[in-house]
Parts: sequence; C-alpha cells; structure tokens
Amino acid sequence: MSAPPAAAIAAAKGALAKALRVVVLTGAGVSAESGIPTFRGPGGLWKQFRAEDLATPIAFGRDPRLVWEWYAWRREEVAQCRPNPAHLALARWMGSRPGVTLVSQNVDDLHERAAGEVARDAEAAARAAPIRLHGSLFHDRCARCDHRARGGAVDATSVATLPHCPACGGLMRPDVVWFGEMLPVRAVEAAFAAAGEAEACLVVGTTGAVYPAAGVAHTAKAAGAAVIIVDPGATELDAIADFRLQGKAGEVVPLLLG
Ligand code: BV8
Ligand code: ZN
Repeated sequence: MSAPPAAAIAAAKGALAKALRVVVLTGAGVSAESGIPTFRGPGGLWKQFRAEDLATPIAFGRDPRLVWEWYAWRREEVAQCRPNPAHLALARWMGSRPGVTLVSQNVDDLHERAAGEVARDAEAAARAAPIRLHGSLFHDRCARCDHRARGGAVDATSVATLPHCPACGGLMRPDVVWFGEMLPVRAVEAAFAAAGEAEACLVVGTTGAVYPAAGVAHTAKAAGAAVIIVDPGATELDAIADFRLQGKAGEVVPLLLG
C-alpha cells in the first residue's frame, strides 16, 4: 500500500502544527507492524476464540486456565516484539513539543518502550507514556482483594499452577479491562479532559468500535478539534475525519510527525 499523497500529509501536518493541544488515540493497528496481531484483522483469533469471547470476567470465571493461557501467549509474543517507526515517531514528537496527550487502548508496552528508547531523560520518557484505558498485559491483580503485582511467566497447565495472590491466596488475573468492566476512572478522566480541550485529534490504527475509548475522538471532534485518522482500512470514525490518511502507521506517522 503506497503512502498517502504528500499534499494530504502536508495539510494534516499543518493542522497538528497550529494546535496548542493535541490528543492522540491509538489502537491495535499501531502495533501491527511490530508483529502483534490486531483484534479484528488477520491473525486476530487465538485458536478459534475471538477476543470478545476470552476478554470477559465470565470467561475467566468459567475457565481461568484457558484465559491465562491466552494472556501468557500474548505476553511471550509481545516480549519478542519491538516498537516500530510509528511508536518511535510518536515518542520523539511528544518529547519535542508540549501539549500532546497520548491515549492508548493497547495493553502492550510498546509506547513506553519507544519512549524509553528515544527520550533524553526519564522526565521526557514519562511525558511520552500513554494513558492506558484498558490496562497492561504485564501487570497482574488479585481477582478477590485487588492486590497488584508486576506480571511474570505463567504456568497455565492447571488452576493450581496459575498465579495466586500473596496477600489473600485468591487467583490473580491480568490487570487489563475486560468487556463489561469499568475502565480505570483516573485514566478515563484524564483522557476525556484532554479530548475536551484538544485542537487536534490524531487517531492511529483503531476501528473505533470499542467504547468508551472511541468516545475520545468524538469528544475531541465535538470540542472543535481537527480529526486526523491514519489507517489502511475503513474505520467507524471515518465520518468525523477532517484528514483521512490511508496507509500503515509505520509508514505514515513518521512522515506526519517527522
Ligand atoms: C464498559 C483489553 C461499562 C483486554 C479491551 C456503547 C456502544 C456499544 C457497545 C458498548 C458501549 N459502551 C460499552 C459497550 C460495550 C463494550 C464495547 O465497546 N463493545 C464493542 C465490541 C461493541 N465496551 C465495554 O465493555 C467496556 N466497558 O463499557 O463498561 C460499565 C459501566 C458500568 C458498570 C460496568 C461496566 C470495556 C471495553 C474494553 C475491553 N478491553 N482490551 C485485552 O486486550 O485483552 S478492548 C480491545 O479491543 C482493545 O483494547 C481495543 O480497544 C479493542 C480492539 O480494537 P482496535 O484496537 O481498534 O483493534 P481492531 O483489531 O478492531 O482494529 C485494528 C485497526 O487497525 C483496524 O482499523 C485496522 O485497519 C488497523 N490496522 C491494521 N494494520 C495497521 C492498522 N492501522 C495502522 N497501521 C497498520 N499497519
Ligand atoms: Zn488477593
């Protein structure tokens, strides 16, 4: 897929340059070129299961071993991946100018790793870290007492071998937001506050099908922001796009932000 016309990129670049405050929303597509399968794209299925089937408290209640096997597989997959040029361009850009808030639906840690690679100091790396709407693949929390811990290797051969809580002995679960579960309140507040005062909104690699995350783009639009969408396919947010850049994040984002 060739890159969008230079004029289209230049126009979107202009909208970003004149915006004092920008909100960026990313989805699985920004990590696709790092080798992480998207949810709805090719390879989105794990064994024969859809994400919506496994990423739910009901599925975990019914078969925690199976759900943990899926997350353990994703942890190993992501650990072998590296940030791609889109993650790196975003991190560099956020280190080079104020007023940008990065909001991600992704539970992988590639935005943080990119920030760690390009930021000149810890403060700049922290500024380039995303607001995580759906939690993190590499953290666990107790399904009973909410005790939190850094996630490690998981032996999913039986429920007895799964990670258990050092505080109450309960079963640990991945510290992610499952369908039907509330998002972390502080993350939602920070994301929608940034969207409500944005003059530009850059959307990269999301179908915009999952709520309330997709509401970040709609809130920015309603606040008068110019909406820029980077995606090779059609998205449910295309109707609110002012600049639609059809292409892969790893190719288009460096051109847009470089
Ligand atoms: C809640 C963590 C309420 C786990 C995830 C309003 C309307 C309709 C439905 C709802 C609604 N409000 C709530 C709902 C229900 C539900 C929902 O949205 N359902 C959808 C499916 C219709 N939402 C919820 O359940 C949320 N919770 O509402 O709680 C509540 C209130 C009170 C009390 C209790 C509860 C929680 C949703 C969060 C679920 N967790 N992830 C995990 O990862 O395991 S969602 C997960 O799926 C991801 O995080 C992400 O959000 C979503 C996948 O979407 P995308 O990232 O967009 O990925 P996708 O594969 O779809 O698309 C990839 C895109 O990339 C495509 O456009 C493709 O073209 C593009 N692409 C491909 N290659 C590239 C590329 N782009 C650029 N470059 C490339 N190279
Ligand atoms: Zn516990």
